[in-house]
Amino acid sequence: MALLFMCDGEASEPWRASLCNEIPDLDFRIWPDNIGNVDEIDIALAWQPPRGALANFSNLKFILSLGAGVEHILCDPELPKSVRIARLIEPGLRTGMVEFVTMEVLRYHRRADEYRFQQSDRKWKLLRQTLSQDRRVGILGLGYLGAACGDMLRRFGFSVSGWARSAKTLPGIDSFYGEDGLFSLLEQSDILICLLPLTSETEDILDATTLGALPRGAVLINVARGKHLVDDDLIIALDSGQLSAATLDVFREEPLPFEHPFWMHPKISLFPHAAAWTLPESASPVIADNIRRCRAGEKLIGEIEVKRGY
Ligand code: NDP
Ligand code: OXD
Repeated sequence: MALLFMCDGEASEPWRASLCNEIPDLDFRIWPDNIGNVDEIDIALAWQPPRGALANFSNLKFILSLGAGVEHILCDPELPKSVRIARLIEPGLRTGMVEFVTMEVLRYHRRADEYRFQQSDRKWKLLRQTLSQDRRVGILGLGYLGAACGDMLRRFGFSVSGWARSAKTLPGIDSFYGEDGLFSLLEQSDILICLLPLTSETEDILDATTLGALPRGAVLINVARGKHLVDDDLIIALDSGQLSAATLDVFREEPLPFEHPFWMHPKISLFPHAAAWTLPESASPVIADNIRRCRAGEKLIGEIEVKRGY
């Protein structure tokens, strides 16, 4: 039994060291140069594995995602049918996402960019301050990350609402669900944060209709996936003033192509998929726990429903 590490461009050594520290007898193989006997591979630990690659391992039983999302695995048309898949649930990702989202919400809330512009004109002028309780933040996706971001923002005093597939009871967060729930949430979101998984149901969810349902001048923060957003519809919403700004951390194509209009748009703040990283030092204990569960035939932490897509 062996684990195959599949992550292009990622330094495998820190992962090997960290996981072997947790499981000293772990047989750690590295794709594509150190695979060994393919029949011995039963677990793949993967981030964006090339399409078709996983089909080469006839004894593969488990795929552990190196990220919270699993769409990069499920999009493979040759994905082995009976394999069990887990997304990553780990505290480092959660902390990173909470920090990033809070940073961006506070930046808009406290009008930091406007003060920056004033500085470049040597302009000394106080801008009206809004109480956090009067700023309404809506979160699409109230899972591991969305709920944690909501909890931090409500502690800052923001009026926080969220939307999920199922009804939620979260302290201090108004919960909406279903199609009607989506528009009720949008109508009352001065700042909208997207933390949904990418599935057939959520692809293109941020389009002219949903962006148009937000209060005029709202802000969008998309930290989920680029395919949630219809790029042209965002540009129209920003140029018309329907939205006042957007923070984008994820894109349909990554890296974002050089010629893409998002790069130079004055109302867009852009990050290179940097909101929350999976670091071996925080993720390895959880991954090691899941490796042990695979081998013991137990339910995995973060095991997904393939049909549901997350
Ligand atoms: P979870 O699976 O824990 O949460 C997903 C949430 O979305 C759940 O509340 C779920 O509802 C809701 N949801 C799913 N489908 C629908 C739907 N059709 N309608 C309404 N709600 C829906 O995921 P995480 O919180 O761990 O991660 C969310 C996403 O964040 C990841 O999939 C990834 O794409 C992105 N991400 C981005 C990172 C970055 O650096 N930019 C880093 C890490 C993650 P319910 O609770 O009812 O099931
Ligand atoms: C993830 C990501 O899904 O980093 O974890 O995007």
